[in-house]
Amino acid sequence: MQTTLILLKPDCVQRGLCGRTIDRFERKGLKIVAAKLVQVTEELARRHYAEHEGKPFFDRLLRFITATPVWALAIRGPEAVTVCRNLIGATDGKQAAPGTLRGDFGISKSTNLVHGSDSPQSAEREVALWFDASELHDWDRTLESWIDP
Ligand code: IDP
Ligand code: MG
Repeated sequence: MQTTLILLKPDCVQRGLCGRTIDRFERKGLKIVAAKLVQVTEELARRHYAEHEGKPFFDRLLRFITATPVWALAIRGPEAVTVCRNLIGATDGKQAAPGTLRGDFGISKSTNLVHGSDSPQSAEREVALWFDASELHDWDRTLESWIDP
């Protein structure tokens, strides 16, 4: 099992695509183990995107991700890192395959709706950066035992 960090970026929230986006992860069979709406500080943005510091798009990326709130989710499942990256699609919405979130809902490389950790190591670092251990809930699918006989 892996747990990966997913962010529904400001453009996803602004465009009202959060429900449809989360639906894709849920329908795939992945489990949401943490979720919260976050107004991102510059400090958190810098730490999250540290690998991109110095790149030409870095300042704009910081302004974008801190502009309005994002949904942060921790999502768990077998090979969740790769499974989520495949559902999200390529960085640039223009090249992202149809059927992926970026391929279906976006046409931009900078405002591309969803973040997903890119490796198990990144996932571990990012989940710890965005969530306290107490915010992660390892729940089981117990619905059947609650249904009236
Ligand atoms: P990823 O989100 O697909 O992992 P990264 O290369 O890690 O892509 O870049 C992080 C984020 O930085 C992207 O999701 C996008 O918002 C932004 N970004 C990446 N490359 C560019 C670019 O060439 N121009 C503008 N924004 C970019
Ligand atoms: Mg990345």
